Amino acid sequence: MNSDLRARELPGVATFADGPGGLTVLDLHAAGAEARIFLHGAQLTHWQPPRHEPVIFTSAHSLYQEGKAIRGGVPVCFPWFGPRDGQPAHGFVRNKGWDVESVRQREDGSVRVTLVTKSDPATHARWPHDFIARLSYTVADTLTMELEVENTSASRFEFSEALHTYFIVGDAREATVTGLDGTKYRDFPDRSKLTLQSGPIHFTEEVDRVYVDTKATCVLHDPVIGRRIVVEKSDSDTTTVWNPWIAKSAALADFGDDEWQRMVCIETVNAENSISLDPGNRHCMTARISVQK
Ligand code: TA6
Repeated sequence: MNSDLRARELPGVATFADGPGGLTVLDLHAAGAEARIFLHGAQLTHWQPPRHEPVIFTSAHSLYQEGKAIRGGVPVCFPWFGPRDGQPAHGFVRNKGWDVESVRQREDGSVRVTLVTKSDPATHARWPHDFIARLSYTVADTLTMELEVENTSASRFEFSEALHTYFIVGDAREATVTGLDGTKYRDFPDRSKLTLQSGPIHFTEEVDRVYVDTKATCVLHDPVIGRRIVVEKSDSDTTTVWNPWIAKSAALADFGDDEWQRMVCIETVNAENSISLDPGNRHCMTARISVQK
């Protein structure tokens, strides 16, 4: 473990280690909560608040390799969300290493970690703009995630983004999502038309929906585990809800055939409404997760 990272450790609170695939992880214990973050993709793969079971789902079949995305946790999608011809889906920052900018414990006992990645020749080959992306996690009995993008180039650029959060559920067939009633969405694979959501979202088949023009808080109701996961957000106008169900799960090499039963994604996104950023300006999107019995 390099000495810079060792120097950033907080005894009993923040510890770096060699994780799966030799990827560096940061293990956090604060305010009765625990979490794990990979420097690869700045990807959180575990969060467990005090008095609750783990909240964040990560596949037992995930790859842990340079250049590959980790299946589960909170993949960071930037500078685009979704597929793009000849390019990796969901952008490239989830497939690359990030640096640690700061690790500090706050007076309320929570721990705040900021990771950073910047444009370089490899990113330029995929997206010809200079940027700095910072992702800050505040870990406590709530989990706050802030994705800040700074335009360090000489011209305006447009991007889309997501905090593509995978949540653990007892059984997806029993889970429901509220907060999007009356909101329009684009379904998959035909993203061309808009459909109106009526009532709670139920999972009876593959669900892959991009809800547009919504700032709403979503609630994931889980009667099997007996909890509600509340997903609040700010500076995000799109929400994506995903469960791959049976066929897509079987098609994903890094995902177990029956793991669809134990996860639901509620993603904090700016896609339908991509963000336009002038030189020198920053945009910050925030998701805040809490658990209720
Ligand atoms: O956010 C939903 C989605 O875009 C789905 O279409 C599905 O492909 C999922 O993301 C996972 O994408 P990934 O590139 O991680 O396999």
